[in-house]
Amino acid sequence: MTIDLYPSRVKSRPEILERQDPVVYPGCEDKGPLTREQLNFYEKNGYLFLEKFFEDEEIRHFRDEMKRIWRQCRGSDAPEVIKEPDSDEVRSVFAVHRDYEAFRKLARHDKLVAAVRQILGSDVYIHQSRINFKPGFTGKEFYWHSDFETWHVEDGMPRMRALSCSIALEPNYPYNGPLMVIPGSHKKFVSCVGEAPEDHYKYSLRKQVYGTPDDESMRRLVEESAIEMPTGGIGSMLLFDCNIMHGSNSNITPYPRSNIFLVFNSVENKLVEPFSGKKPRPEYLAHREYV
Ligand code: 6CS
Ligand code: FE
Repeated sequence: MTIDLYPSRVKSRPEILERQDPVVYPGCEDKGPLTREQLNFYEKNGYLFLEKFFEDEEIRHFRDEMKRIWRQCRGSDAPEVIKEPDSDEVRSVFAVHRDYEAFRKLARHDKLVAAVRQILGSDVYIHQSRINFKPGFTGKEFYWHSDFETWHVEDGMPRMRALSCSIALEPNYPYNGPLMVIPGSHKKFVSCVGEAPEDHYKYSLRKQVYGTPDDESMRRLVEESAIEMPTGGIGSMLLFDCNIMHGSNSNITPYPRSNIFLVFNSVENKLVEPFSGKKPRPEYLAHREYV
């Protein structure tokens, strides 16, 4: 049984624990597009925003594919298609790198993978991929959370050696529900209260309750730091550490905030049994076989 360095949803009171893992791992720092300054910024803040990471031509192709998938998935009851909490609108589609050729290729994009390896310091694989559509008028919020808290407790991810690449397929404006991050919060692990039920993912992906931080812990994190909200046009990319506290507001504007999220995990950090002691989540949420 792997030792649980980040216990959560097991105590009666919330706790803020120290991170016990590096942020930028040694081995590949100088073998990619990120500069030393950018790696230092990422280490300190837990995220890095890159305005024009993809060329217009290539991102337009991904955008067209995203729109096609959205039309195709409307009305679908496939498990990979998650609906908004209070409507039948498509909120997310998971495992897009497995099921759609354009995104299978994107997950292997040379410049992207080189940047990820500079941070994770090893070979990497996709732990999870999804498109969050956040449609105009109906796209609902994603409450504050650490992805790692879920991936550790519910998927059995042992250590903090994973990151997300959020790539804008529609412009991320200040007003259409962009991602908000708390710089530096990746170095604190908020141990949450409240044991999630079996098959928690059937509700949490629509509106997460279990595994979210209490108000007092959130207040402390924000007061020790700030709230940043990186925004940019189509083709911009936000890299963020698996444990940074983040969330996003509802979208009441006409402008969709559709992003694809590719989550890379180090091959040195493969999933073990969920630390919750419950059965693992389905393959399309937490890949145990490489695709
Ligand atoms: O449970 C998960 O894996 C998903 N939940 C959230 C709120 N963010 C990460 C991931 O997409
Ligand atoms: Fe998240």
